[in-house]
Amino acid sequence: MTKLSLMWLLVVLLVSACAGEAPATPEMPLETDATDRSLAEAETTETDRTGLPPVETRPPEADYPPAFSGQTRVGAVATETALEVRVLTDGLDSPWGMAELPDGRIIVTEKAGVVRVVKADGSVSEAIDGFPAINSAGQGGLLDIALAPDFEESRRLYFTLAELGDEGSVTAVGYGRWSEDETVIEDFQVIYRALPFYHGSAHYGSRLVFSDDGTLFVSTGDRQSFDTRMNAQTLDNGYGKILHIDAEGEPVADYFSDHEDALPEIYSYGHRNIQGMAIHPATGDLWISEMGPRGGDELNLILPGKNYGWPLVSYGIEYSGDKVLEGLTVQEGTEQPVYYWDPVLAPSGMSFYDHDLIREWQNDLFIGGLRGGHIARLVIEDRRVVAEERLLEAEGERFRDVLAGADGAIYAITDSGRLYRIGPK
Ligand SMILES: [Ca+2]
Repeated sequence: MTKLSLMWLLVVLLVSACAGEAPATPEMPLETDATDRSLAEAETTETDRTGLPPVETRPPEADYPPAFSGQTRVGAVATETALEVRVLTDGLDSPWGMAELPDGRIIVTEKAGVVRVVKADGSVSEAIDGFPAINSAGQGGLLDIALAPDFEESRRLYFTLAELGDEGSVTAVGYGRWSEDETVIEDFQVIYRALPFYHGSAHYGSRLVFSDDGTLFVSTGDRQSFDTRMNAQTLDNGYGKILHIDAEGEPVADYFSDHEDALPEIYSYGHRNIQGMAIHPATGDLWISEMGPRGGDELNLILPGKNYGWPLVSYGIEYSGDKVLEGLTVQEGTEQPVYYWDPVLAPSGMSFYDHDLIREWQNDLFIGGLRGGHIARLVIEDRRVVAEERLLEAEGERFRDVLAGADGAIYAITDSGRLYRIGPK
C-alpha cells in the first residue's frame, strides 16, 4: 500500500467515524426507503452524510481520482422548508455584482458600466454612472460592488472593473461617492491595479470582500491566455491572486517577505479565475469559488502565503482535451481544493447564509453556477463539504452572483437580466 492510499484510508476511517457519531440534523432524512438506501450505498462514498446519491449524475470530463473522499460528488441534500421563488425583475442588462443597501434595496452593477438600484417591489432605477473607461468586451465590464464599512456616513461604494488603458485592460479596484440624489457616482478613483495591463478580455476575476477589520480582499484571474497563465505562479504581478489591501489600496502586510520580487499585497496565488469569494459567518474563514478548465472547477479555503496550484495542478483538462501541462492533481507545496466539480459548474458569485429564517440553511454556502445553470447549496462542516443541493435548476439561467439578504432571503442575478428572491413560502 502506498503512502498516499494509506493516507486516504486514514481520512476515510476518521471521517466515517465522526459521521457515525454526528446527531441527526434536519438535513439528514430520518427514514429512507430501503431501495433508495441500497442504491445510495452503492453509488456514494463512506463520508456521505446524507445517504443520498450525489446531485451530479453525468460522467466526468477529466475523471482524475480525488485526493480524499468527499472532495467531489458528495451526497445530495434537499431543503425541507417550502420555498417561494420570485423574479423581482427581468429588466437588468448583464448584471454582474450586487450588494444590499442599509434600507434593504439591492444595488447592482451592469457589465456595460453603470449601476442600478432595485426595490423590493422589483422597480429598477435609472442608470447611475460616473466610471472611467471600461473594457466591457468579453468577460470585462463593471464587475463587483461593495459598500464601504462606513457607507452610511461616507456614501462610499467600492467596485472592481476591467479598466481600459493604452496597453490593454486590467482588473482594477476603485471607489466613489454615491450622490445624495442617487443619480451619479462622484469622484471615482482607481486605488489599485492588478498589473500588468494586457490585450485580452477574459479572466479578470473579480470579487471584493471587506474583512471585519475594514481591509479588503480582491480576487483576480490569470487573463486566460497561454502567455499569461504562468503569471499565476509568480509573485511579481497581480494575475491569478487573492490580494489584501486597505481601504486606500495599500498593502496590508507582506505575506511573501522572503521572496525578493513579491508584491506585498499578494495573499495567495496559483488561481485561474476567481468569481466568487465570501467569509464564513461562524469561523471567519475566507472561501473562494474558482473557474477551472474542463472538469476542474474548485472551491478553496484560502490561507495566506499559500499556492493553490494553477496551472501546475488541476483536476481539469484543457478545452482541447489535452492535459494541463503535466496533468498533475497533487503536488507538494500546493493546496488541494476542498471540493471540485467535474463536469463544471462554472461557479460565480457566492454567499454564506447567516439567518434564522431558514434554520436548516444556517452557515451553508450558496454559489451561482453559469454553466451549471443552478445555484449550488453546499453544507460545510469542519472545512469539508458534506452535502450538495441544486436550487432553481429548472430556470435554465446563468447565475452570476448570489447574496444572502438581511431579510433571510437569497437573492441571485442572472446573465439574462433577472433578479430572483428565494425565501420561505
Ligand atoms: Ca487549485
